[in-house]
Amino acid sequence: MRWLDDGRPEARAELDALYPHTGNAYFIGITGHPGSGKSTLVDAFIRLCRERDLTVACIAVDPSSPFSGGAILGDRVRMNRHALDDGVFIRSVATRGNLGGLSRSTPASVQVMDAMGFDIVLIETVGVGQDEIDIVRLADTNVVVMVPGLGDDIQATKAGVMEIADIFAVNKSDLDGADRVVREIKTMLSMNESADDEDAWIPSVLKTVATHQEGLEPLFEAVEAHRDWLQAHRSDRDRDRQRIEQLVRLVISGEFDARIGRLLGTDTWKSHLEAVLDRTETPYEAADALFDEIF
Ligand SMILES: Nc1nc2c(ncn2[C@@H]2O[C@H](COP(=O)(O)OP(=O)(O)OP(=O)(O)O)[C@@H](O)[C@H]2O)c(=O)[nH]1
Ligand SMILES: [Mg+2]
Repeated sequence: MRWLDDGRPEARAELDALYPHTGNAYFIGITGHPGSGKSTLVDAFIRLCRERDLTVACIAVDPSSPFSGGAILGDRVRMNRHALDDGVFIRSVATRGNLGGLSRSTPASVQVMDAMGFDIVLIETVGVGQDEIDIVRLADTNVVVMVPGLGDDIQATKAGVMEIADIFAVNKSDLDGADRVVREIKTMLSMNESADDEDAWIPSVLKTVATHQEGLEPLFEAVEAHRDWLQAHRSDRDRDRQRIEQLVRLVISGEFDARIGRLLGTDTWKSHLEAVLDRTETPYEAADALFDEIF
């Protein structure tokens, strides 16, 4: 996984070798504003899974934003709590503002976790960028963490994040305003409801207090309910196909970005740039030529 994060080419052979062993884990995405309590919730969720003898791996893609200084330290402390438990594997990756780079290795890292044989793979992200939303699309069930007291909470949440939610967890429900957030989410959901599709999954909305392990059983049950709904409405192969499609797209775009990266600053790159500057080439002609160069 370190090789993957560092973009080392050796990782590729390892990934190819372990790929046949993937396809067994259940993927759960945990997305929400910085500081909404995702890691605390993940920790509480892991404890619940362990009580049920389920093994869990977790990858936290941490933006290390100014909002959440010390988050990594907090994650380390939580990591230590599970350190002696072979049934738990936690990886916290700081992006240091370079979200693109690390979220690119995440799809590969979760494959490693899947191949390691964990029952559940949790993916924690703040869901700020399209990259992250693309990643949580790999998940079977997506939990979006909301909190009271953000003002226009719902309006402020990126539309893409709201759309991926299978379950809304209103965390920090010990604080004022949790019921209002629940009401707002339910109102929003009722407006979205497609009346003609009785079989559609209606996202669950529940309250949690992650720091006190409150609301975790209902959260676990909601995940199970969504899993059951998926199983009733889509074959295993169809679900796998959907994930694989997303995975292959991510692999292609990652590879594409890497190749563009290697092209930047080369003489070919510079000469086309100069030609566009001189207006002897259009940006599209330069792109065509560079595209050929990339492949
Ligand atoms: N009052 C209250 N505080 C909570 C609750 N859950 C988490 N917190 C606190 O919120 C702060 C942030 O928690 P984290 O779990 O690190 O939040 P996060 O969403 O993982 O943060 P980032 O990864 O930095 O985006 C910590 O101080 C937690 O103790 C809760 O249910 N109630
Ligand atoms: Mg966190």
